[in-house]
Amino acid sequence: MTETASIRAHLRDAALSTGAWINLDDPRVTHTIARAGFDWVCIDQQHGYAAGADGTDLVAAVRAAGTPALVRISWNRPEEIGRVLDSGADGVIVPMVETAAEARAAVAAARYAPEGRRSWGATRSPATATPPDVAAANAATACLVMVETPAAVDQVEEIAAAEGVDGIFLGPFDLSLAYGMPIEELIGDSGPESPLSRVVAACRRTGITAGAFAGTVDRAAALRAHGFTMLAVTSDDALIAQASTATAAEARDRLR
Ligand code: 3PY
Ligand code: MG
Repeated sequence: MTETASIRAHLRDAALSTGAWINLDDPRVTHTIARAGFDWVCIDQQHGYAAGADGTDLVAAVRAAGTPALVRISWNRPEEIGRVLDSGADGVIVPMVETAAEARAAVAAARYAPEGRRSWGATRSPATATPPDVAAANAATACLVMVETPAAVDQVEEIAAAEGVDGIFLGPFDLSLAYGMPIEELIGDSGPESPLSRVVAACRRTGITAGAFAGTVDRAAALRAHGFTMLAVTSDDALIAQASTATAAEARDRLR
């Protein structure tokens, strides 16, 4: 994305948006990945090592690279949404949302009045040391809600229509676990009545972003074929594992 566009505008307009997921809690690793050319980087505070910790340094490491920082919070709680946005995050990904009311609550926590009821505080980020330009902050701050349970799929049209939601972010792992099927089977089902087709259709109907966690480029390609346009294609720990395995093998082969 261009450095001047907000993540919210980018997600609204982008035909394709690719990002990296941060599971580790090392700002130096995070910064290296944020410089790699992804459209955004998402810090995982639900399952990553930064869960339960202060993510301010990780957010700063992403933003210092000129890349938008998203944070997947641990649960749909307004205090958590407020805290990560205070830290300078450009947006939140809210897990396990199952109803339009829950989606509206997440949006309210992410936007200042009159659009929401986000509270302001100056302590966590130098970028927020003075009271915010409310309209600009609201216009720039993204709020995506995760659909990752059968109950959420059943309500996906209402969730996608919730005022102020910028996108639905599919959690294919949790959804496949809940359906009791392998993830590749869930992603491979592209019939018009399939859960993933229903999620994409709901997003298209209301003009919001259809995003998904993929974890690999192969899985991202399959999700893209469904119509998802915002994809978390890899993660910091996977990148380190892949590069170190490949380099160890190459060194063995070429230097022998
Ligand atoms: C899921 O696939 O359930 C996720 O939440 C991805 O992190
Ligand atoms: Mg999940």
